[in-house]
Amino acid sequence: MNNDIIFALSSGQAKSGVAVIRISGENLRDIFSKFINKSDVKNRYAYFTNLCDDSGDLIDQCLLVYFPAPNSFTGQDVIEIHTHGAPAVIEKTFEYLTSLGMRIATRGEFSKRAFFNNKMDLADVDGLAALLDAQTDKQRKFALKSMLGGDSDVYNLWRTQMLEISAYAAAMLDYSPDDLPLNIGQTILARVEKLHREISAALDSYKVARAIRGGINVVLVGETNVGKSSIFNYMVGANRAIVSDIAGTTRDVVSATIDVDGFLVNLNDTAGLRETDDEIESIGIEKTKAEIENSDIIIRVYTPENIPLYRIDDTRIGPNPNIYVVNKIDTSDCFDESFGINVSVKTGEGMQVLMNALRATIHEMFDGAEAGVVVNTRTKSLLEQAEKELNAALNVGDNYDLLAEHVRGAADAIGKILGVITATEVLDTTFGQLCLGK
Ligand SMILES: Nc1nc2c(ncn2[C@@H]2O[C@H](COP(=O)(O)OP(=O)(O)OP(=O)(O)O)[C@@H](O)[C@H]2O)c(=O)[nH]1
Ligand SMILES: [Mg+2]
Repeated sequence: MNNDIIFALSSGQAKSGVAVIRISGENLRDIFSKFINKSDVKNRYAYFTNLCDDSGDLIDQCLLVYFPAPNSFTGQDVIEIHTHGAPAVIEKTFEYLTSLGMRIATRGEFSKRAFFNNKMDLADVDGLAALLDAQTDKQRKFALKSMLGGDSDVYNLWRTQMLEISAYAAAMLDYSPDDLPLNIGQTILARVEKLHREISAALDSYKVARAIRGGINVVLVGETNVGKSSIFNYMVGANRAIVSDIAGTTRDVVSATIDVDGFLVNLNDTAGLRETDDEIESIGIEKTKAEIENSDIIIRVYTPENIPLYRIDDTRIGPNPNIYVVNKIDTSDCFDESFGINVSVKTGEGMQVLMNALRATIHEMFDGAEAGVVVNTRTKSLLEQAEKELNAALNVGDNYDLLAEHVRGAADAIGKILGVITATEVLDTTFGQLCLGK
């Protein structure tokens, strides 16, 4: 690892009251002493100081804090400079720090140092990345648990168990079967099976984790003119999609994000489905189909005139929850309540029932997700690798040598999640998720 002195803006780029510039390196006490112009330095104490460059030019009035190693974010000596959040002040401070031989940190470099100084493992870094991306309360809670080591505990337990099983199975070869406890084979297999089950369950939670991190994809579909765009605008609370009585108004996917009880929802309005010769509309209809594939929840919109006899689409689209809606009930006094939620965007009737149905579906699908580990694209492939190895271990018959090898392979995959076993590319992708200053 490069051990030169690095710095970065740790607060946001936007103009703000205060900007925090963080410096990390070895032996920063003397530099700090020079900044505050005092020989005596108190640790973790906020000094209110006129920060000047080497020619005595005042940079800004700042708060400065010194965190000596190892009790800092990176585990090295860290200095925090709190300046006013003006771009010119930040620029001038950067210039000054550069003149002192420091350099701007690369993306995720602070966390990388924290990792190498055993301040965080890679599962914690994944959690931190998720936390920095958090837009809703659910995302915040989910990421925080992961960052504070909740996931690391699970991974560590799995890995220890795997190493134990592997060592045990390998040792069996050194004994004659008569010296071993009865049923030892079954005991080992039962333990491998349990781990296999737990890891499969974690992989199942990937969809949930992705939805919480990236947002839940909800798509509005139906024939032309049924009022999809009208419902979309109602839900978003703004006139985002064009509404008109011309069939085929919406041709492209129109998206907006809304917050439903702390869940981030990506709401998508789509082109109405119908047979058409119009080239552009056809492209829009293809996009609608792609959107359905990619969705977590489908809101199917009908009107009293076009309610089909059956909910024919159910089997075709698989397990995705569907919410059936019959819109424009203000135009009819005879409609089928059992088919779907009856609404009228025009009068507002039933719209709250629809919102509540969406809310309930989301809770049903995604509540309790905090119990699992955060599975992201990085951890997913490693968990899959572990699952594959365990599966192989369950199918070796009584070849315990081979079983030991496969379980060991699974332990290695989990080790990579934690960063106990590291490959350069693992580090690069993990820290690459972070922004500058982290
Ligand atoms: N009477 C009545 N008219 C409605 C209602 N909801 C929407 N409309 C009207 O129905 C027409 C079509 O509405 P849109 O929201 O554009 O329908 P759409 O499903 O997005 O249509 P496409 O984009 O063409 O697929 C517009 O003239 C709306 O004003 C309703 O609840 N009652
Ligand atoms: Mg539309």
